[in-house]
Amino acid sequence: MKIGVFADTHIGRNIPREVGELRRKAYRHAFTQAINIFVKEKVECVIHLGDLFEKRSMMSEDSVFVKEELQRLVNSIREEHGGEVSVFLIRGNHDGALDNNALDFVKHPLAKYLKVVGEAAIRGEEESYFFKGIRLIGLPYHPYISRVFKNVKNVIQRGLKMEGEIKILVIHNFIHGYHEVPPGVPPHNCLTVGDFDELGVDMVLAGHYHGKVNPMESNGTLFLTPGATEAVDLSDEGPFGVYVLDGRRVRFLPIKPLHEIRNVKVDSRDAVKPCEWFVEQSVREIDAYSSNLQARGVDGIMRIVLSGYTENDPHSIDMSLQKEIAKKTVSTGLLHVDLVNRVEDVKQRTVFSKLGSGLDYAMEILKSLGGISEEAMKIVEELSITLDEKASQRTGLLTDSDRSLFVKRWVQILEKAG
Ligand SMILES: [Mn+2]
Repeated sequence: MKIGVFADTHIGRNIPREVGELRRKAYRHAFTQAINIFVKEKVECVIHLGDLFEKRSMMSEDSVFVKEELQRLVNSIREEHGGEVSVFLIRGNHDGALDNNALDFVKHPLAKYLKVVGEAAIRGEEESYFFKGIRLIGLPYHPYISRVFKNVKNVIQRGLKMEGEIKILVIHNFIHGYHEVPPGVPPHNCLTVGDFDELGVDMVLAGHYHGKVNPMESNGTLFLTPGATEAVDLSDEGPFGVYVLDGRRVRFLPIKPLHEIRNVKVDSRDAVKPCEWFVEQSVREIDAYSSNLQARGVDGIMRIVLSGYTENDPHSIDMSLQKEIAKKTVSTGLLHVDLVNRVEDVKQRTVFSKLGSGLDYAMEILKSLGGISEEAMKIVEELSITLDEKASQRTGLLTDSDRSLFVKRWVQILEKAG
């Protein structure tokens, strides 16, 4: 029994905006290659670990694309190998919330091969799937997964005790002890490797983490994260690809990105340099990469991270550099230069203390409210879910009407508190 596993395909993503349509193409290109690999490998089952779509920026043609690619997978396996393939999807944070998510776009009455798993399991209801000797349970993304997991653990454990030669759990959250969880991600947003002890699960397949992570075994459970199929952010360096499981044998099969992405650092370290220095260094890097691309006949995107210190206004670096970049011709294959300016004004050197997330602070403050703290924490939790789902991509804020419901509830509990 061969299983194809992929994750975080982010179909419909268009960041950075300057090359948004090219990026949209790149995610589709990666998806097509993943499907090609699954066909070639004659898998009998495909599992997607969440963030299939980028709901906020996707267009209807993106959902049509995925629908057709999944249909192509099913048809090709049937025609070329005479077998049926089952496809299991799980909801990631970029697919949208439970009542309003993009995975609905690929479901249709004739797609009997497709199952979106875990929406009942995450509410603590029994939900597991059995096919060709495999027992599968899914848990979609949840911002408070550590608490939710504790609540549903018994039901999941029961499900995993049912018939099956290989027991698989599919999730879309970070796992401490397996993933390198980025700083600022609150603990309630993560699980830990120890959470799966004594669960009776053979394999935990986890999306959400965008880098490929090598298989890791802990207390009889195999942890697997293939990572994204394309650079979700330009800073992601790959490799990108999919896992193919054959029983307990795991192989990583790479995907070749549509465009090359080159990350370059321009750093004065502890030295204080004039703005011109940063501009000159960057222009030199841009010229070198342009000729490199041209010589190879390849298209590429460049990301320059500037850091260090200056005595001038650091913002003037961006302006001068943008002018220089605009002068460069596009005939070289250099599609876009992304600037990340972290140069600091030495006169206003700021010291950032090691802050936790804003949410942690909110929780700490609310605890002191005594009797009303429970309702207050509920609002904070629901607000973070709503922000995930509905915040404007440009400002990161809610619209007035979305916000007003929360404001009303705040006023009510504060009145109660006197
Ligand atoms: Mn993702």
